[in-house]
Amino acid sequence: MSGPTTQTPLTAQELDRRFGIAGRVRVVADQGGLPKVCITTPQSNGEMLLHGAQVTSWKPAGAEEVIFLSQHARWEEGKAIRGGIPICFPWFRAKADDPHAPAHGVVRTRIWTLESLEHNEDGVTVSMSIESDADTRKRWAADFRLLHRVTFGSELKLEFTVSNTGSAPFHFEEALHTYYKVGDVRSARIRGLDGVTYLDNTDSNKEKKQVGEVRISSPTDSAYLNAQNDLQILDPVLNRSIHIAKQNSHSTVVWNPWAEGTRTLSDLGEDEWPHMLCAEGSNILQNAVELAPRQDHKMTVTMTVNPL
Ligand code: TA6
Repeated sequence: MSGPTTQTPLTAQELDRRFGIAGRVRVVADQGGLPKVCITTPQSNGEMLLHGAQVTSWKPAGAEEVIFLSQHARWEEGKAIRGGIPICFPWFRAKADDPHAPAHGVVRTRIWTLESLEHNEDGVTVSMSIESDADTRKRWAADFRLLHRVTFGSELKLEFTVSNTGSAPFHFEEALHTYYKVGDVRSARIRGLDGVTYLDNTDSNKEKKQVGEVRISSPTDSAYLNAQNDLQILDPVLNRSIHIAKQNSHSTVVWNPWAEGTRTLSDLGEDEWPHMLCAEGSNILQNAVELAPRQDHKMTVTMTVNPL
């Protein structure tokens, strides 16, 4: 394990020389020419971009890809990439007091710093970080450091830590906006939200109560509040279930744009929406987090895949 001594962005080649682990981890250029980490272990293969510290692939040994990535994603610095696991921070969706601020916060389109690559008995752990700077302060005055540690093994573990490096408390929302790959969203179900209250963003954010499993049969954009339970995505087409365990995540967002919503998204193909389902470990709306100076908050999401 080693770490950089400078914040200057390095090329994929330089990062590979510094961090690469022979036969296990390479740093190569992504479709937009920015560095991405490619992991190959007996337990799984995976990919994580420096762009947004976004995981774009996880394929456990003997299983199909678990993470959806749009064929039409834009690979440009400063643009969001459709699919994978974008990080939303410090707000979710639009910023309440600034309609011109980017959706989902200030870090999903930034280039993060590769801190370390560790090969351990669980697989490979990739750590990336980012800190507040003049750009983030233009949109949000707080001082922060974020650390995203992702372990690619027989499970995929995401540990997202927010640190308050300033002298005043701050209030933030966060989400690991995970796009799961499903055989057909119309036959997938989500277990673990029965009886939970949610705000339906497709129906003026009316408060509703989930009864039984979540089934997707129209555009869906639901924020389940006070929802700490594990989730399970049951996928009869790919004949698998994805188990999602959450820690320190008090809300869950479920999203699929359906055909209507897809027409408004230039980076999602019209035949792609049936193959994605977002189920997002998060702390949003009334579950947003208040963080005192010099304190950390860690949210963890761990996923495993089993045959149905
Ligand atoms: O997770 C749900 C959501 O916030 C929706 O409201 C929808 O806008 C979606 O995320 C995608 O957001 P994006 O900014 O990536 O187009």
